[in-house]
Amino acid sequence: MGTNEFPRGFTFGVATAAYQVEGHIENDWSEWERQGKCKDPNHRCGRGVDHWNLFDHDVQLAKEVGSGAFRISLEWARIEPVRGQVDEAAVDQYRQRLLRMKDAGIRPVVTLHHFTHPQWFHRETPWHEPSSVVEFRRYARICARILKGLDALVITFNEPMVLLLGGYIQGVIPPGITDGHKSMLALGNIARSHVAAREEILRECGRCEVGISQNMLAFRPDRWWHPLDRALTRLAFDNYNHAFHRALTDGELRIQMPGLASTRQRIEGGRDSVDFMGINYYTRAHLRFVPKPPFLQFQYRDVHSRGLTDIGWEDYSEGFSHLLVELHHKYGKPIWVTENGIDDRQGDRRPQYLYNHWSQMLSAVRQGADVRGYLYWSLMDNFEWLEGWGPRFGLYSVDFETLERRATPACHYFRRVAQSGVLVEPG
Ligand code: GCO
Repeated sequence: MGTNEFPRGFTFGVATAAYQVEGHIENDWSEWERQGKCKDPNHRCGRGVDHWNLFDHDVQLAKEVGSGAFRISLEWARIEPVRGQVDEAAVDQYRQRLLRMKDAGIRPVVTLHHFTHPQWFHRETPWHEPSSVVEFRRYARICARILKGLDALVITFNEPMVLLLGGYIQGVIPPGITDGHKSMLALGNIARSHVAAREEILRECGRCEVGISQNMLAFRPDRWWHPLDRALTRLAFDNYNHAFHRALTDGELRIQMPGLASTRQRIEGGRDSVDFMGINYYTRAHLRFVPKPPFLQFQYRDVHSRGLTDIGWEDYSEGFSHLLVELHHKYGKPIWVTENGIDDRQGDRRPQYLYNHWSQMLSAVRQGADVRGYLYWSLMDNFEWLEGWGPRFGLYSVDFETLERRATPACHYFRRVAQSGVLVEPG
């Protein structure tokens, strides 16, 4: 393998999530939007980018950029809109779509839970109740029928720490709870739900590989000389980046976030319960101790004067290789980059961004990390949660009026590298 070659069999692909693209979904997020709780209270996801109706076209677009894998998510609210009542037509739709994707030569990467829930979930069996594990197992059993024989890469949960912090500590996303104790119960049940779901999936679909996607940040103390900034940074690495992965490798969930939440729980069946480590990497955060609750200030800084991205994040590819190598050393598992991308309205920064991150990924591979694939976030522009329709992460830009997808300058470059498996500079 030359220094600029990706390992044989390395997969390039793209990522999406149901609620952000499909459209026409009634779930806890659509309710949240109607309650005016997004940054712009008038933002609605509504028809999304109509991926539900344009699925085959979008698979074609993924193919055009050389994708060997395509990450989608299943929308629980479509599959089980009423508790205990399965919408068989939706189940069949998902299965047919994934079969067509596979026929097109693209490996399905399927997320079971990407932030959203049916509206009954938080009212009847919220995550802090043990019954949530029973519900999720039942849902996973239905998903297993969809996935049978597909040899998919399956992600049970996307970014559990983001759901926990946003939904259970800060209360800014559904279910809007601000309770440290409940948050820890919830996280434990999410870990148990992963274990239960993996059992269901592997029973039906022995060749699937099952893991989670963990949002990982390159943390840095805002003031190197300040012992409390440094202590916060260590805590952030340990709790935010690693606690969940660790729970699924050694079977114990240990969180220690002073002033916010802490716990120590055994996760039955959690030991060695992932087949791969999924990482979503975007940026670096600077942490500073402040003498009033929550005692932590979190900031993005443009350290290298590259200009923050449109959403205000630092473009810090250097942190990527460190995190990948660290994942390798800590767990020794295959790694999938399940998201990485830039919101770039003009589309002209994206090729260089890709080159920088791919270089770092190759450097991690040379240091021994067993990285199997890279999925770009996102195939096309979509609904960015609290930020609504502002950010533009897509390899294809979308005209939100006509829904027309247009190739950005990065498409050509992506295809070139994805198809050859050789990293060249853009241009
Ligand atoms: C998340 C998700 C995606 C986002 C993407 C860009 O991290 O919130 O997994 O749904 O859209 O990360 O922010």
